Amino acid sequence: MKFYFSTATCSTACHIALEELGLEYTPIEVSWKRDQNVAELNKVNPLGAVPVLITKQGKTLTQNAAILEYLADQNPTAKLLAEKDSFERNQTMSWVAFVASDLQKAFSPFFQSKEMADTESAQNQIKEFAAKKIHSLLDYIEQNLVGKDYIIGNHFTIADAYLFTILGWTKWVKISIVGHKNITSYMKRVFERPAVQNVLKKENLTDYLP
Ligand SMILES: N[C@@H](CCC(=O)N[C@@H](CS)C(=O)NCC(=O)O)C(=O)O
Repeated sequence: MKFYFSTATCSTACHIALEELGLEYTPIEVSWKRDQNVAELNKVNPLGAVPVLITKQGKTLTQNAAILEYLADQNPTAKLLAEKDSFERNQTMSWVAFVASDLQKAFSPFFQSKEMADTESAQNQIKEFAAKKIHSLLDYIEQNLVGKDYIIGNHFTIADAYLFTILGWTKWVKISIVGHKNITSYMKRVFERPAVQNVLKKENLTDYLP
């Protein structure tokens, strides 16, 4: 398999899943700043976004949610996603969908405020609105971690690979998670997993913990 990723982006989630699952893959790093593999990425994904997975059969898969599910099914014994027809699988995919469509999207105004509004005060207003949204999502995640090591229970799943990745962005937008005790210990727990450590070293993100 070929895996297109860019360091410090949402593709870290799939990178973690690949390492957790012990799958063989060829990493292809994309950097827009250094113009590294950008033309190749644009060919495989017309949206120009990572992650992209090229399967062993040469098929192209985009979108974190789809790639995470596909990868987990390549090694079901690792139990990063429960078997088909189990409700646990649906619950895990529900969290994956939450991270993709609620949590990750809530950060966009921080990274794109300059494209969204001309004046600094309007940009700040947009960022304040996004921060409020992120705080409410953090409260929701905090409640859902009560009494659990991982987001769906006591074992690590693809939902954790993705949730951990996006929660790490709070540090870059200066939103503190200190008041959220469950999230804080969850982040440390995931951070310390050997596969996660491997990825963070490969992506030069050893200070990822918020
Ligand atoms: N919905 C997509 C989002 C992909 C996405 O936004 N990727 C970002 C990195 S987090 C990217 O490649 N941005 C570069 C660009 O769009 O130019 C997914 O879940 O895979």
